Amino acid sequence: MIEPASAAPAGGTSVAALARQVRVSIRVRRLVLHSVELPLVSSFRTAYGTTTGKRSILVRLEDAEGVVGWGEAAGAEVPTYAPDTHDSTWYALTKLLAPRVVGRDFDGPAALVESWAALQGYHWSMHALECAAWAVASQKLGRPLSRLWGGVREAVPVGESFGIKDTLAELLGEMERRVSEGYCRIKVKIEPGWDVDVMRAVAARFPGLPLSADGNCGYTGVRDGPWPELDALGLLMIEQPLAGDALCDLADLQASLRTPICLDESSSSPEITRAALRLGSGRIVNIKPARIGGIVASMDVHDLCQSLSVPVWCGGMLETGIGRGFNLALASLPNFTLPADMSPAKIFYAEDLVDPTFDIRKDGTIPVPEDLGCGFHVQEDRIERYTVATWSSD
Ligand code: OSB
Ligand code: MG
Repeated sequence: MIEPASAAPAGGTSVAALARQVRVSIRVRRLVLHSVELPLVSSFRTAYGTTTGKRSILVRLEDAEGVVGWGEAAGAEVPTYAPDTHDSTWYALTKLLAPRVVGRDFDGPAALVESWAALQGYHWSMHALECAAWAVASQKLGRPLSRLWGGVREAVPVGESFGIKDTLAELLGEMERRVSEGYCRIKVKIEPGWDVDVMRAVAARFPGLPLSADGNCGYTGVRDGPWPELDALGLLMIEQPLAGDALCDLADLQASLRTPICLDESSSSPEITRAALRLGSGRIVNIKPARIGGIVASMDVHDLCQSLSVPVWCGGMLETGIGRGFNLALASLPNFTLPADMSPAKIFYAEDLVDPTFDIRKDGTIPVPEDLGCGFHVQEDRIERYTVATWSSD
C-alpha cells in the first residue's frame, strides 16, 4: 500500500487544514478546572474492570472579552485504557498547559495547540483545553462547531456499547430495550470466557443488525482468542482484540481474518495510526479525540484514513453532554461513515451537565448540535453540585 506523503485525501478536502486556518482572537484571561464525580446509573464493565462512578475534569476557559468555553477530559482513575489518568490530566492542565496559555493571545484554536506541540503525552488534558478554545471560537465566530469544521451530516447514526454482564439473559434484555429505541449497531465488550458464545447468541437474537465485539486489549496474542469462530459470525468489526502497541500481532491476526479489525487503543496519535495502517494492523479506526490528543489531531487521523479508504467512527469515554457535544460535531465529518458510540448521557447519569440534553431518535440517530460553543447549554449550577475539587489560574 502506497500512501501519499501528506494526509490530504485524494479528491477530498483536508478538514484538518481548514481547522488550522480558523482565525479568531482568543486571549486567555482565566482557566478554571472542575473535577466532577458523577455516579453511574448502572455499573459499566469491560476487560479493564468495573466502573461505578465517573470522574471527569471540566475546563472552563474565559477569554478577555468574557466569552466562556467548556471542554471535558473524561479520563480514567487508573491507566488501563491509556497512560493518562484523572490525576495526570489535572497535573498537565495546571502545571504544563495553563502556564503556556493563560494571559496569552492566540489567533485561533490551532495556535493554542501549537503552544504545547513540544510536549509528549497528556492527551486528555490537551484535548479538553483545545475543546474549550473551540467552544470560544464557535461563539465568537457565530458558527456551530460542525459547520466550522466542515461537517457534512445533520445527524449521527448511533450504536450502543454494552458492558460485560453477569448473565447472557441480562445482556440480551438490555439489548432488546436499546434496539427497540432505535440504536442501529450493537457493540459487545468481550473478554476471555465472555466472547464467542455471547456473540453467537447476540447474532442469533438480532439477525441483520450490525454487530461488533470490543476486546479492549484483553487477549494476549494471535492464538489466544476464538478468532476463527468470531470471524465466522460476519461481524462488522472486532475492536482492539490485542494490546495497543501489539501492531505486528494485530497485523498477523488481521491477515488471518475476513472481519476488519478496528483500532481503538492502538490509535494513540496520527503517526502511530499511519504506522498501524501501513502494517495492516486494522482496517477501521475508532476516533476518540482525547486519546489522539485533540480535535485537530483527530482530524489528521480522519484525513489520513480518508486518503486510505479506511472508514472511521467516533468512540466515547462515557462523556457528559459537554464532551459528547464535541464528539457529535466531529462525527459529522465526511469519513465518519460508521455508527458512533454516542449513547445519550442519561443512560449513564441521573442528570446530564447540559440542559436540554440530547436523545436518540427513532431512526437511531442523534442530531448534530446547532448551538454555539460545545453545542449544548452548560449548566454551571449542576457542575458546582458535582464538583469535588477546583483550580483556578488566578
Ligand atoms: O473501548 O470504547 C471503549 C469506555 C471506556 C473505555 C473504553 C471504551 C469505552 C466505551 C464507552 O466503550 C462507549 C461510550 O462512551 O458510549
Ligand atoms: Mg474500544
